[in-house]
Amino acid sequence: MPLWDLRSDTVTRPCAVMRKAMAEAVVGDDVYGEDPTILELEREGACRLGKEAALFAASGTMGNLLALLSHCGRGEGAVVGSRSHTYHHEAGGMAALGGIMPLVVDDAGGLPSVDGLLALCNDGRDVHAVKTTLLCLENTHNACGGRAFSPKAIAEICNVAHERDLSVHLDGARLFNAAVVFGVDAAQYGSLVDSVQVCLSKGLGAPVGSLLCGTEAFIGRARKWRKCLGGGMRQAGVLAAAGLVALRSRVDRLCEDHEKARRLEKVLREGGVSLMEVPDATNMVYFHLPSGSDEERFIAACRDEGVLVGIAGPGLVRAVAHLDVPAEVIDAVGKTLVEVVRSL
Ligand code: TLP
Repeated sequence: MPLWDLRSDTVTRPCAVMRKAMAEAVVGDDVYGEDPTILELEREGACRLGKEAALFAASGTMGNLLALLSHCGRGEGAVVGSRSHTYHHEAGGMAALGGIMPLVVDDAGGLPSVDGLLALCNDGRDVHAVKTTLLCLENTHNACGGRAFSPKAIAEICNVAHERDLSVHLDGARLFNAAVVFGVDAAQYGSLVDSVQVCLSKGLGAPVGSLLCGTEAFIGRARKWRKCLGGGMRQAGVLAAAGLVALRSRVDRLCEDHEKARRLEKVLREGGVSLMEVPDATNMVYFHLPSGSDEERFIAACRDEGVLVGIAGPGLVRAVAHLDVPAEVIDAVGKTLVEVVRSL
């Protein structure tokens, strides 16, 4: 029986085209700035995100951490969403390694409110105060159901931050999914923020890697931090080659993942499963288990029936559509989930 893995879009495997590009990649020592394939990926990434420069990083977590370390000094504050990946799922890197104080703002709707942000802005002139240096945003917002935000919505909150002299970093792990929803260029988002991190290894299907994009000066600082963290890579052009295939030929097809996710939602809804309702949804489906259900038991029962999904919170399950789950199996996957929910 096949096992369909919908735990995340991070599980996507490099396809034959990517593997061929990896095998044929021209490489050099990237710490010396001599890997032509990495240089090409960084140039192309910067251009696609509307930024001067880019840096290839091992992961989204590393890209976000490099951004935080490059924007904020020790003892400075970064405004982060209460549900953001940076705050919850990155092992506290900003505090552990940068001495950066997370200033937590409610982002239950996916973006902080203007009042919520303003309440945390402090210029640090008061001797008691933490200086607020940075606002971190997330688009699409994972814990808010994979919700996508338009450039207009992002611009509104960025303007408030910039008026208060804060820099803005965008965790755009799935920014291309948002761009596809609104039919815009990812560069439109890039132009609104000071730095942006995009993952190549999620819906775009590369095995490894993220790009952090910003000004030349900012990327210079991030490059130094990457070295400091042991993230300076050598002949990693073999990885960048897969990233180039991802950027060039996997962005437009993300709409297929969104269609699959909507199809899955339909089957679940018709089966009486309670869904998280998400405006401008992308490739994620979040649904609730009947109250009192044992999540671990649910996950194990789904696995026994050939479907892998993930626990996203108490009574909350996440299923993510991606390129390794074909459209033809979505109905069967949905029916399996419905049956297991009913059996609880
Ligand atoms: N998210 C993973 C898990 O860590 C939850 C997933 O399966 O969705 N920003 C966002 C918004 C993310 O969702 C993730 C990964 C990251 C950053 C970190 O990327 P990686 O896993 O490459 O470090």
